[in-house]
Amino acid sequence: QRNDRSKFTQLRDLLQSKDLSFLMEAHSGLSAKIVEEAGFGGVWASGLSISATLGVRDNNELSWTQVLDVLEYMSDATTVPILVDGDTGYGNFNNFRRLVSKLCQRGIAGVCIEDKVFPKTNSFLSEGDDLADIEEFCGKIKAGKDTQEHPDFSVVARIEALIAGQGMDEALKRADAYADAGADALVIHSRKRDADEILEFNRLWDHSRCPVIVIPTKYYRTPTDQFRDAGVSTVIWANHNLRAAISSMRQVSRKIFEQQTLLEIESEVAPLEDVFALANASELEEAEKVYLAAQ
Ligand code: SPV
Ligand code: MG
Repeated sequence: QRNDRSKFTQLRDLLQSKDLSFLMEAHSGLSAKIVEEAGFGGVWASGLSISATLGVRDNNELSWTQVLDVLEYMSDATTVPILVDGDTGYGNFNNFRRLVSKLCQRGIAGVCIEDKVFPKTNSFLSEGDDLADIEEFCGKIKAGKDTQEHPDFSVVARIEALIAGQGMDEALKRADAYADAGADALVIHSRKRDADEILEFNRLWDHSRCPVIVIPTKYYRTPTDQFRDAGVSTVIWANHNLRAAISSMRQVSRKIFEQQTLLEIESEVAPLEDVFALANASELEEAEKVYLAAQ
């Protein structure tokens, strides 16, 4: 059944709902479609995954308009909302304003920006990234909120204080400031292999002020119920379609290279019919009956 609420409103509702919500990573039109097909109510357009898929590093090597082009394919291919990883907003408040306008115009429901400096490094690669000045980052959030062209567009503020080793007080201070600046949700991020600091943050944070999103890539062993019980709003499964694609493509390429035949692989890969169905080939067949009928 189709959802008549705009994608902006769908994401806003997902972030604000009392139930724990989930966003699944995608990096292309096809992967976004597969995320929706699986049943997810929203897509995480991961900067790491989009970069890796295009063969570049997660260090702002892609321009923001190149990311925007990928997002357009993802959005056209789906009816569920997309929260895009906006890294640091590609510059200062002014660059971020322009990004927010263009995202709204292309129907991207929300953007997440992190409190680091451009060009960013992936949070799991380096402890070296400086944190953004709190006031400057608040100005960026406000500029985004003042610029959004749909009332339900979401600006999500991601706190890197724990990643940078600056401690819980700094993380809470930033959460407080970003909520005051108008953030629609917060991401609290951690590179630890257990969720202790994430759960502590959630114990200390007043969720009625601003919902909290977590990204359990490193602390994947934590049972999901612990996030639910801690009052977390949304979990992002941040890079697992990218990693699935890497494993699968490697395996298939190796096998075909070694065996020089498709005999064994045919039953292991998606059938061609599936490829056509995912691209909605039948719609074109129907349209041809209508529009080519005169010929
Ligand atoms: C991404 O998916 O690009 C993210 C999440 O920003 S993380 O890789 O955990 O930083
Ligand atoms: Mg990222």
